Amino acid sequence: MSQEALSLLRALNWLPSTHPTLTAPLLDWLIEEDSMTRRFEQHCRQVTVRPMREGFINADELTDERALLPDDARFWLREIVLCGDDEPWLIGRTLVPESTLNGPEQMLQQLGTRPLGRYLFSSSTLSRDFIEPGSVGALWGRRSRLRLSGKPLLLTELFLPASPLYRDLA
Ligand code: VNL
Repeated sequence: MSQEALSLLRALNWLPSTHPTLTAPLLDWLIEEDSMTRRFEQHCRQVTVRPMREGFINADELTDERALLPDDARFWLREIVLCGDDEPWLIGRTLVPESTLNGPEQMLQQLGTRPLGRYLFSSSTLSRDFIEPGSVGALWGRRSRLRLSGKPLLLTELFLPASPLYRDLA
């Protein structure tokens, strides 16, 4: 299941926020400024992270992501399933250039089952360069480039069919 979902995440087609298929309830989810973990918590008892993959990859394993990040030789990759009450709601892929991993940002390699958002959104140095909605078939996703102390990282998220986002669209 998770491998299939990861292939879908890679197949997301990016859209401008002004695209006509992006209705108000959809944009309300996709442009969310705050942590998706916190947003999901309003819809279940417990949000949990299932790590799928954590480790360094080489630049040649990046997709079109490469154009959005510095020209580092290695990137820290984290791929997780975010669950609401044990049901998979979201696939998250985070790419952190090696040059971002100094100072407090080294913590990004130690997250394990701790949700990334809790770390990011508690940081006073967080800023966002852009957020871009995307779709693949009937599923929605987004990607955003954030900065911690000015150093970039790229987040890609795919909302799985059981996610509360789709209830709001029905
Ligand atoms: C994580 C959690 C990543 C929630 C996410 O998107 C997310 C994580 C990249 O813990 O890695 O929405």
